[in-house]
Amino acid sequence: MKEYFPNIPKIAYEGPKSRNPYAFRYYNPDEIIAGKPMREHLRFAMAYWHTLCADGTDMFGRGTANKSFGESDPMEHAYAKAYAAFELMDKLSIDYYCFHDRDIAPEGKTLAETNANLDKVADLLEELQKKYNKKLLWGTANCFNHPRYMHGAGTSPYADVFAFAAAQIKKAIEITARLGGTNYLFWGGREGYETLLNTDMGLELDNLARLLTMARDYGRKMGIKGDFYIEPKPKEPTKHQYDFDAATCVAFLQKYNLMDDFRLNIEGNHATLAGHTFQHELAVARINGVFGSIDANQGDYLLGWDTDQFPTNVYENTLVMMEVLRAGGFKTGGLNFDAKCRRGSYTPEDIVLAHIAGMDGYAQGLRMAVKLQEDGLLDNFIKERYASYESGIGADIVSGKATLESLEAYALSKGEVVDSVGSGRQEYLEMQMNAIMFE
Ligand code: XUL
Ligand code: CO
Repeated sequence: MKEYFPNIPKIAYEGPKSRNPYAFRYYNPDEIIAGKPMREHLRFAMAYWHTLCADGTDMFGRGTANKSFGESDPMEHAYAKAYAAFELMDKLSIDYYCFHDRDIAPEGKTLAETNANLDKVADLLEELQKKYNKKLLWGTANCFNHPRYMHGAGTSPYADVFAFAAAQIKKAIEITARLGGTNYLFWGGREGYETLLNTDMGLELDNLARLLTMARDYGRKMGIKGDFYIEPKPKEPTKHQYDFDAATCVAFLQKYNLMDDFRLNIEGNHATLAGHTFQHELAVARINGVFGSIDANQGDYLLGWDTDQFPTNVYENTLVMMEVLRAGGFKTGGLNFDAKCRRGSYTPEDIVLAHIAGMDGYAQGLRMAVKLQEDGLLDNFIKERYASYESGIGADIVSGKATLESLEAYALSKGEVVDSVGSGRQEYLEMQMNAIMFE
């Protein structure tokens, strides 16, 4: 069988002292940490669109990476991408993958032709999943690339476009279900607006909810057992994306009665674009019971757009994995590398090295988060900081027994309370965190 990455061996764990670039220093898939194998904590997934499709094209220049995999015919190219994807997942020990419908198969002249292309590639993906023992984490429909979606898909002012998007999503759900995909995702690519001068925001949001509700109903009918995800992002491509951040998404799901079936897919670079930390977005999802999955990447703090870099910032990865552990680990989701090589890192080897960097970066994050959890310093500090709510007047506030009258009586009896206010000890906690992480 043709090998697409002939120079790349199967990547093995060699431990932190290894300087072999084609080895893991921290990711040891079957090593048990905090009660389960690392591969189950991390549930790594490969993003089809970046890894198999993106060739480095940007606004200022054409592609730099050759992702033809030796084929020029569109269907042959699609098959070659599938073989290359599974070879890579196998060599990198990545257990899951994620795709948009248009990543895996080319569009035909009509929707019917496009759907037939999808069916043919899905036959091959099904075979390869069995052969390599890989799973689909989630599928999605690309309802943002084609010109028909210039004003949105579910939020298009034009009902014909809404209908077309619905048809496209129906097929993507069928393919996802057929491949045993655990979850189905919506990223609101063009679901937003450029100016309120021409936009009926209320109708657009109601329509988006209508589309998600129909998709949920059909997905359950087709056998999607996991979650439906929406993915917060504040801007790009539209000026204002409707799924701005985790809190906005929670309000949307609550308003439209979708909290039972939908959870959030939180992405690092999207969090920072929204002016939040990655950890903040995960915490908002967790405390609202909608932590689902992660698009693992990082942005560049100096740039205001979505650079989708491989997540090598170990400190940030540690904070992310701390939140994942606090949420009780992934239930349906995983860590999908929604990340691409820089345009100048254009060789096949770079794709492999980038994934190793991201996987090792998150394996380090997991190891450090477990250390922090086992040490208990941070969790205990938080617990103690709020201890006044466990008894006395605090317990009355939490239980709902307290009223403004009873609290006024309490405050009057106290006179002044400034002496009961403790220090936040931020610098102390940062110091101790570093000490625990790097001991
Ligand atoms: C875009 C983005 C998408 C989604 C899937 O910023 O993150 O790749 O993850 O549509
Ligand atoms: Co993403």
